Formats: sequence, structure tokens, C-alpha cells
Amino acid sequence: MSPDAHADATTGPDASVARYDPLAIEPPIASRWVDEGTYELDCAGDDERFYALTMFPYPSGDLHMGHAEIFSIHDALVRHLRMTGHAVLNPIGWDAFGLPAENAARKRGENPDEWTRANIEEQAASIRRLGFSFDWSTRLHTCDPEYYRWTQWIFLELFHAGLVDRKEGLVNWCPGCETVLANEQVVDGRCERSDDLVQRRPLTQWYFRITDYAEELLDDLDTIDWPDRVKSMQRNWIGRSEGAEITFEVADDSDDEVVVYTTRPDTIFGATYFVFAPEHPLVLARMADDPGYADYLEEVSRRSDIERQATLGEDRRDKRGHRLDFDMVNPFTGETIPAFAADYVLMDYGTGAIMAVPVGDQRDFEFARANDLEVRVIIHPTDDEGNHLDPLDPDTMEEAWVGPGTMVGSGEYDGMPWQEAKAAIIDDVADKGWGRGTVNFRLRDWLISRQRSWGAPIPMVHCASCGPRPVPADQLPVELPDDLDWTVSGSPLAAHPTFAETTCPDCGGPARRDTDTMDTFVDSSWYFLRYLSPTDDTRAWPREKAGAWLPVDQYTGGVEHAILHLLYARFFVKALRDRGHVAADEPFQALLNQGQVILDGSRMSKSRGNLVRPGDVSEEYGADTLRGTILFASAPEDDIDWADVSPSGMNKWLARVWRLNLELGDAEVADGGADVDVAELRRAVHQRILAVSDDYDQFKYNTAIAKLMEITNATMDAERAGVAGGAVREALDAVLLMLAPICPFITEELWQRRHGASVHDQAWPRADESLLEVDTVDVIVQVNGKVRGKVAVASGADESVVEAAAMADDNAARFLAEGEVRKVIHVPDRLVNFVVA
Ligand code: ANZ
Ligand code: ZN
Repeated sequence: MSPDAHADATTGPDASVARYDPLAIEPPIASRWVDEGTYELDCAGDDERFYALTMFPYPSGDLHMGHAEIFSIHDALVRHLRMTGHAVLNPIGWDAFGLPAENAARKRGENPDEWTRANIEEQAASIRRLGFSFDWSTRLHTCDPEYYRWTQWIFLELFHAGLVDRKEGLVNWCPGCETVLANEQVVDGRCERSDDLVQRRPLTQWYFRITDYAEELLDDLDTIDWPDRVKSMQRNWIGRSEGAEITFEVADDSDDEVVVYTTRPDTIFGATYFVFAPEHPLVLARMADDPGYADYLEEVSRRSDIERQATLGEDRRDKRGHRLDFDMVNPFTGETIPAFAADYVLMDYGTGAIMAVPVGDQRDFEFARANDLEVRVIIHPTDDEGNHLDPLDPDTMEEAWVGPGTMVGSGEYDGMPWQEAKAAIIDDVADKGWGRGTVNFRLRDWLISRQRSWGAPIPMVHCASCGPRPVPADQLPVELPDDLDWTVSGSPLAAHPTFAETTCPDCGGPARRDTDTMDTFVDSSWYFLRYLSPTDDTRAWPREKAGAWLPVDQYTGGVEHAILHLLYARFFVKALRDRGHVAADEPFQALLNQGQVILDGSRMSKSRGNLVRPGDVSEEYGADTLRGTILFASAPEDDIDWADVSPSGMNKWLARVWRLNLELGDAEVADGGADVDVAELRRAVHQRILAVSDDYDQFKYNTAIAKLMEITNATMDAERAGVAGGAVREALDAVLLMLAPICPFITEELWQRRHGASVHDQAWPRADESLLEVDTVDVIVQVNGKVRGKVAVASGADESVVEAAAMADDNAARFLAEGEVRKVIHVPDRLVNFVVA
């Protein structure tokens, strides 16, 4: 009988062995775990604390494959940690405010609260059914007043720390979502949610001053163990650039001076002209009597910033600028250079004036060509390794050189790599009193107002005499009314007849509540803190507990949060630390991003109609098969194409594990089999214990499963060779213990049956090193029948191993080199003879 047919336990040779029936064994175990609070954290022992966090789900419907995947990874990690002596905090909650609920309310007249809670219950039931070992006593929903009361409290804490601003500005408006968006939510000019083209509107809104932490947010990336890709996305988003402000004098007998802002002080010897923003005050003053200039200014004012900054086609280039009637002096060369106004220099960026370097900046280059200005070469291009490329020719070059290089024509800086020259010039600028080094960030403050109503109300009131005032903390929460009219156009909260009516907390006069809600990323920026005491109604979290548990030791979740959520949460922890509420500098010490689950190469989505639901698999084969299939399919970081996976294959293997345990696992069975066969099985098992432990430490559950399969194969080989009793039970136990984090039900059921205890309470197995050693034997090497050497190889080594060892033997190799090997005669453990001709 072939092993495969044999494995199909329905027709096994021993009719007394019950068939593997996951649909019967899993649900009672799942219910027991919830009813008995099995995974509620117990910190009693001296187990090492470990905070394992997975990004809490958004309740958009039932769990999708992405959830099943990340929870399978996360739960394997958590269960393994428990078996290796950790007290694991493993909480669960829902990111329950947000637009989809509100849109469903608008479209289908459903109450967002009911819609959200129904979806949460559906997801909670699936999470339990799939056996994910969350601590249900931590459960929270960000839409509960008991939660958002503290979201509002944090807003006030930030307000009192001076980290909340009310600013008027051009904001991103998404017409589809009918709300403003943060910069982080605009991708290529479109809303990251709805894909609508984002409009710019002038609005007065609330901002969190995340830019106050720009430097620290950047520097501390070096202290956390996150994927490089995520760190570099954050680095780019924060966008630190070093540069200088350098003072240029006007070349006349006035004492007028103008400061420029540059990120490339190293190029100053190539500054062949000077450009002001057309609206620069010094220019307006000096050109006041020039009617031609007034016309030019008028024309420029009709262009948008974006048009002004664009590089232009040949035909329009000459329209950009206006020659001014004075010159400037380059402090480094002492040269007089012509001054222009040009539209591509903006007044509200840097200092509103630049030194123009045609050789190194594309817009300067185009402007120089259009106006016959000198292009002066001050850099000799190199590749990234510093090897010189062809020198630039100012007469024939067609675009600016923006790559690396070494300095030429730059006085004492000649020969320096550009970065070195930049540092030296910044130092010299300061020494000579011509300016100073500066640091700039691309990061902008976080706009948190949303004109939406399924969110946490902003706890501010607007008083005609006192202005915007914070709601006192003891009046929180500012609750969402439960009678909002979700069908109005615009914001239901703003349209509510009484919500806004209040009195000013300072003067007692009539005042109006702010009717915006907070960006839901505010809710999710601190949920990992609330998990420490989700039902405490006296404080957001106990400081001591935050001290003990933060930072989160391992965070798991999607790379789509690389910037938004992960950056905001980092900002919150730093700001809350500075208010004395937490001790940690960072929220998440380590981060694991899972790959995507795709189908036939494309993303699964409802609209594409190519969804595979986790339930499709678990209802047919059980939760263990679903979890095993997901984790076997790839390493966690890699994508899984569902077209390539085989739930039925996984199910067959689990059925084999089942059969082997019931047939061979009986504690009464006496030891049997030849010593070599017993030793071989034990060695196979203990080698795998070592290797699988390693895989678990690196989250390589796919290769771990492959090795567990090798143990079941070795067990069947041993059985056929007559091995029975302790060695076989040891192999069966090793598989159950190391499979328990991945397939928690079958392993629990079998362990209970064979040992009368829970597999999940067992310690992780340890390899017995003494069993790993392999006997070696000396094999004689002959070439054409003459003994030419002797090699030591593992007993039982096959021909290819022996041949490789012989080739590596100096003496044998010399004779082997005399011709071509025509034939190999191998007598295992004794002799190998090469016939060479
Ligand atoms: C000289 C130079 C030489 C520059 C070179 C670049 C390349 P970021 O990195 O975005 O901050 N700049 C400065 N102020 C400006 C303004 N108000 N409007 C338009 N452009 C302005 O850009 C900094 C660079 O943009 C500065 O460095 C300046 O040009 C220009 F090979 O100075 B640079
Ligand atoms: Zn007032």
C-alpha cells in the first residue's frame, strides 16, 4: 500500500482509528478557549514579559484572507513565545471609527454604529473559530465612548503641551470623501481611500505639531528593529536636508544684503546669476517705478505654484524671468553676477531668493540657456563608487548634472568629493560671518480635523469672546449624539440641532462646539496603550504598566501602514513621554510586515470578484488546514498566490499526523527495532528540533512545516523498518509540540488523547545534542584500482558525498586529473574506485 493511500485515514488498515474530522474536533476546543479565558494573561510566574501586538482590524465585513494571514503568522509567533517561557500580552480590539460605516449609512440608511458592531461580532466569531489566541479580556473598540473619551483626553494633553495648532491654509480636500485629508493620505495627488483627485481649499483646521519631533522621529529610526524598506520610507517622508543660508550683497553702494537658502552650498563657485521671487520685498522696493516690472508681476500672479515650479518647454522659458536693474556679489568669488526675478522661485519657501547654479540645477540650467547666461562647470562627475566619468562641457551639455562628483574650478575646495566640499563650505560660511548651516524637513504638521461624523468629536469649543477653548478634561467624553441624521448632505454632526450648543468653559458665555471629528489615525495612534487597562474609567492607562510593557516587543501588520499609522504612533509616544505619561521613546521595537495574498498574480478584492474567503477553506477543511496552508505557502514577508497553494495537500498531511498518533502513539507499545534504525529516527527528530527552533526564531514557518513533514516521513520509514515504542512516540510528540503554534486544534486534541494535558501548556522541545553526532567511517579511494587515498565520511554516505570527498583529497585529485572519470564503483562505507581514461 502506498503511503499516500495509507494516509487517507478513512480507509486505514486499522478500522478502530477514527477518521481525522477537523470540523468535529475544532469548534468545541475553540469555545472552550473562550469560555475558560484560556489566553487571558497571567503574569504570576517568573516568565519573561513579551508584548506581541498585531494591527487591530477595521470592521469592514467578515475577516478577509489578509486578516487570516497576519493572524496566522502572529498566532504562531505568540504560541511559540508562550512555549518558550514568556508571559505574552496578546490583545485584540477594533479600529471601529471610519468612513466606510458612514458611507454605508448614507447609501443604505444603516446606522453606522449598528453596522460597525455587527461586523465586529462577525469578525470576533471568525477569530475565535480559527483559534487565534487573543486575550479577550483586553477587547476594545475605538468607537466606544469609554475609549474615545481618552482619545479626546490625549488631544487635550497635546493641546496643553503646545502641540495643537489651529491654522488657516490651503488644505487637501477630497470631494468623494467630503473631507480634508492629511498630506500622508494624498498619493500622487489623489485620495488614498477613494482615489478622487484632491482639491486645494483654504480652510482653518486643527493640526498636531508633529514637525516639532521631526529630528527625533528621524534619528530614532536607528534604534528600532524594523524592515529597512519601512525605515527608508519614513526617512524619505520626514525628508531631512542640510543646507545653508548665505548672504549676498547688492553690487552698489547701498548696504543692501540678501540671504539665499541652498541645499548645495558646495556649488557656490558655479553661481553665475542670482534669482529673486518676483514678490520679494527688496525687488518690489527697487523696481517700484518700472512699469514693465508691474506687468511682469501681474502675469506671474496668474500662475499657480505648480506651474511656476514646473520645468517648461523651450517656447515658454524666456517668459519666466525679468532682468533687474542691479547686480549681486558672490561672497566666495567676489564676482559681480546679474540679478533676475523669476517665477520658479517662490516667496514662501526658504528665503525667497536663490543663488542660481546652471550646472547643478535643472531649472537654473534651462533659465541660463534661455537667457544666454554662463554655465560654469564646478564639478567633475563620478559614479557612485567615486570613479571619474567624462568631464562636463559647458557648451554642449544638455541638462544639469545632479549626480555625485569632485570639485573643480572651486578654489581651495578643488578635488574634494562634493559632500566633503559641502561640509567645508558650510563651516567656512559660518566662520566668515556670511551665513549659517541649516536643517530643513519635508514633513508637515498633521492635519487632524475631518468633516465627518463617525469619529471622535474634537474636544474644543468656540467662544466669541475667548476664541477656541479646550473642553475641561472632567467633562469628557464629548459624546456623539445617537440621533444624528445620516442622510443630510455635508456633515451630520454639524447639522445636528443641539450638539454644538454649549457654554464657554472659561467665561461661561454661549459658545459652539467644534463639529469636526478627529482623523481616525488619531484613534489608532495609542490603542496599544489602552490595551494595558481597557476598562479603567479613571485614567487612560496606568503609568507603571506602560513602563513595564512598552515598547511593544513585536508588532505585526501590513506595509501599507509604513508611513501614516507607524509615524503617527511614534509621534504620540514621544509627545506622551514628554508629558510624563510613558517612559518609552518608541511604541514598537520590532516590526514584521506580511506579504499580500493574491490570486493569479493580482490583488484579491471584492470589486474584482476574485475573493477567496478564509471561511471557504475552514468550512471545508477546518481552521488548522487554513492556517497550515497559509504558513506553508511562503515566508511571512513574501506574497502568497492562492492559485499555487493546496489546502487539500495540507489536509492530507494533517490526516497522516492524526493516523500516526492514534496508530503508533499508544504508551503501552514496547520498544522495538534494530539499534541503527532507532538511532536514525532519533537523529532525524533531534536534528529537526534544532532546525525548526531556528526557523521559528526567524518566523520561517514555511520551512518549519517542511521539516515537520520530514519527521512524519522518517517516522513512517522507521515504522516499516520495525521501530516501535519510545522512539516513535518521541517523534510523534516532537511534531505535535512544534506544530502546536501553527495548527493548534489537531495538536491539542491528539496531545490530550495521548497525554491527558494541553499541548499549549508544554515547554518547547530541546534537541539532545548527543544524538546529533553522526558516526564517520574511512572510505578507501582507488584510481584505476590503485589505492590513492582515504577519506572520512558519514556512515552510510551515498556515492555523490563520497565522490566529492575524494575529489577534495589532494593526492587522489592528482591522479583523478590524469584523465576523465569513466566509471565509479562505490562500496558503501568501504571503498570507492574511479575508472579514469
Ligand atoms: C543652489 C543649488 C545648486 C540648488 C544646485 C540646487 C542644486 P529643497 O531640497 O526642496 O529644499 N530653492 C531655494 N529656495 C527656493 C525657492 N524659494 N523657490 C524655488 N527654489 C528654491 O530645495 C532647495 C533648493 O531649491 C535650493 O538649493 C535652491 O537651489 C532652490 F546644484 O541652491 B539650490
Ligand atoms: Zn469664552
